[in-house]
Amino acid sequence: MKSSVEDLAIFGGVPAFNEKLHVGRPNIGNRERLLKRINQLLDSKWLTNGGPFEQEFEQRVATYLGVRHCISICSGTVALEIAIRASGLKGEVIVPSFTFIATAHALQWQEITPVFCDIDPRTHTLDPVKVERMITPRTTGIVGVHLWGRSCEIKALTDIANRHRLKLLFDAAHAFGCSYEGRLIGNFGDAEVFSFHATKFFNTFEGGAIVTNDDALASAVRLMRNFGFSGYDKVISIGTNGKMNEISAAMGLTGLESLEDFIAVNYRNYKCYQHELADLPGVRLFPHDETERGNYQYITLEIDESLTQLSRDRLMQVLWAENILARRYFYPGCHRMEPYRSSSSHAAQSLPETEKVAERVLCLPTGMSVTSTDIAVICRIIRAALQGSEAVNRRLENRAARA
Ligand code: T4K
Repeated sequence: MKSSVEDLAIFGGVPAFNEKLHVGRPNIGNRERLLKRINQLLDSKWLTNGGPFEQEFEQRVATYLGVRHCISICSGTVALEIAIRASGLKGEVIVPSFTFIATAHALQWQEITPVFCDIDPRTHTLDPVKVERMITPRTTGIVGVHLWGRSCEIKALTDIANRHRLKLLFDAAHAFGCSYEGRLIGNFGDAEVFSFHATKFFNTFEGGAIVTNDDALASAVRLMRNFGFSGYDKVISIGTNGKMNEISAAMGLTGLESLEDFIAVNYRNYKCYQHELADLPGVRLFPHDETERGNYQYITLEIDESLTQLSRDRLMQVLWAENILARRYFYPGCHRMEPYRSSSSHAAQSLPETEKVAERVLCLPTGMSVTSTDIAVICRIIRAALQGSEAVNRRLENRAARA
């Protein structure tokens, strides 16, 4: 175990891990059952376009969530695009800037202006008071993001949407298996969108889903997902190809069977990080709300440099040298990325809480491939770097001056 600055790999010590430890390593369910399903689909020669696995997957997800409709889609991003279009959003839509860029792009792709709103630093989700201030006559909707699996302030956002007659969608890419006031995410707003990308706690390689209790919206989404076909040779509206293929659905079905195992391991890892990082000044482990159901997929630290005396970026450098590939999700915020950064409507925009949080966040590895021992090692390195912050800063500055 490393305990001093001298041991750190960035200063010549042996890296703590021989192999790279990633954030977002896929969880894989029972391999035999997956391979059996793959053989079955190869034998049947039904590979996509509403095949039996896709249908079963949709049913299973809908039942699990207790929602009327689940429409599986080829990715979370395409699911967002379809949900946005099928809901009739146009003009301006209010979204957080502190999210994966896909949330903003899904709007801009359809020439809808994402209007970036600041977050509540406690929850990292939209601040409803600020949302209401940003509504203009051009606003048609709000897309909230349940970041890190923590639900938005759904009641407040629903109230705002109702009073202003706005559509309300949720990007629930991080929130499969999480609840709000005891009810699973997937049941709120006009529709909610999941991502089942490889890096999510349960995955379909690539994939996503739109879930809704609105029958008309579900029908519109189903049409759009399949080019607008309502039957053979009959196209009745604009559409795209958003279908989930059978191999993805097979992976999804297999993952669903291991969902509780994935959550149990993530929870164990979260508690382990919590224990190992306790009492470290300037380090906040983003809290999952344990009164709700959660998937505990993201281990998110906030590094307050004024207390740690070591910046988030330098800590990340230290960890990378040890083969711990921590990530600065979602730095620097969508409003600071192109095309939004240079566009006239956003160029001068300042979102103080988003900017502060984006400077502090560092995500650490978790999931089925990370053990309690790995976590103890990672946390010892963090502790050694922060306790020796003065020496780490001095050595890095000397190195930069020599370069
Ligand atoms: N909304 C939100 C709030 C989202 O977070 C996302 C996706 C979306 C919408 C859109 O959903 P999708 O269209 O993606 O379904 C990753 C994912 O690509 C992205 O899905 C995810 N959010 C985002 C938070 O993270 P990167 O840039 O981190 O990807 P990458 O390739 O660097 O992978 C992350 C780490 O995972 C790597 O260190 C290696 C590891 N990895 C990755 C893959 C793909 C593996 O070990 N195996 C793998 O197969 O974006």
